[in-house]
Amino acid sequence: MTFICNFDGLVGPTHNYAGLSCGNIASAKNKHSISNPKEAALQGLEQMSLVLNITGFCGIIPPQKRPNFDLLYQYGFGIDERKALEKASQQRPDILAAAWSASSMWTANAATITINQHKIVHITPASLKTMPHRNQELAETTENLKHIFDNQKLFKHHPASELADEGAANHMHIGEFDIFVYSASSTHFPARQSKLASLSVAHRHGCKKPIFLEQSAAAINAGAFHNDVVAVSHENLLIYHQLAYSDDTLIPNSITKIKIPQSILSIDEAIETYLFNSRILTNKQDEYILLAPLQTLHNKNSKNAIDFILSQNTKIQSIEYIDLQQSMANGGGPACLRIRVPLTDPMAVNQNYMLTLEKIEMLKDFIKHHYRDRIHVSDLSDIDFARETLTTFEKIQLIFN
Ligand code: SUG
Repeated sequence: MTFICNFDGLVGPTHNYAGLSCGNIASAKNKHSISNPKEAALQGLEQMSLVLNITGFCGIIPPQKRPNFDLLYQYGFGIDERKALEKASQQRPDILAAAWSASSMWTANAATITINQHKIVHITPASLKTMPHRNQELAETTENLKHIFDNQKLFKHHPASELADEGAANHMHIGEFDIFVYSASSTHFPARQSKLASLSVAHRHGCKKPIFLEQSAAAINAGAFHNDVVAVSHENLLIYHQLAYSDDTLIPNSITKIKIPQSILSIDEAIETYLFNSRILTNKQDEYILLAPLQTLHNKNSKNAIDFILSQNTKIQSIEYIDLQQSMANGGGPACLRIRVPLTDPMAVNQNYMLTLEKIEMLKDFIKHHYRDRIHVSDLSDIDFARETLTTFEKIQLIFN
């Protein structure tokens, strides 16, 4: 039997707000705000313990080493680390911030993962071509995934696409279908998912029933930079916003659909509250739990949309709210922080990356001791902070190896 195991990203010690992500409204709005990496990581771990309690399993993907001095070197800032930080802060503050970005926490963008009829799990890491702060994740993500899913009989690792691909955030396995969502052209914002990339991932994974849906320009222009900001799916259920797709008649009839009309929740409020970035989890009693961002509780229309969802005849029995404010302020809600992996055997995974409640508590203690509770972009040219952070990364590595 196949079950879904969630792998959540551990927030790194450099979580900051640099406004790097064009088309992501929260990122732009919070540009140069003060971040709190300690709180961000603890909020993420709180979500992991909920997932572990509800589903019985939760995996973890460690953060990537930052600052990335190789990136600064590639942009011509030399090998002297102190000088590279100084020069980049004067000439290319965007590249300096990219080198410090903790964006690998959003593991929904790490890869596309599917399982075939022979129970082989196919993994294609996401190229994340569109933005330098995300594109730098690819090499380490590829290594991490090979290391975590190291059983060569069960996992097939493919190279990343050469085209723009943002991974599981734009892929949904629903019933017998694999739905790949690509970006409409002619939007105000960069198209982050190319249709050709989606086609190539579906082909190499041998998906038997792929469907390619275009994300509407209206959704992208409103700030839906990924599909998982306007749609959420689980097993045979798809919940999506009326304006999510250019043509939703392509969604097969056999899928149970809940379409939230604009009259209940506008696309703008959907983006503001991240209702569609909730996670749907199956608990041990085989009921569904909707794990929603706290923001949905404080918005009348979002609450109405949740009531609408609960009034439909689905397995969703209850709703849990989670405070992920630190990640949300960069456009990353509950579903962004996880990648779902279809597994036949939890033991097939490198066990260092499977969580227990004790391990979560240990990680919380570590974070309380080693993470800062305040970062402003002006800290990013500080060589002492860079060294402190790299030492923290060495310690994180020891936890997982
Ligand atoms: O790629 N934010 C991320 C958020 C990713 C959310 N993931 C999913 N929807 N699955 C992004 O836009 C902001 C970084 C900054 O501004 O500092 C950022 O990269």
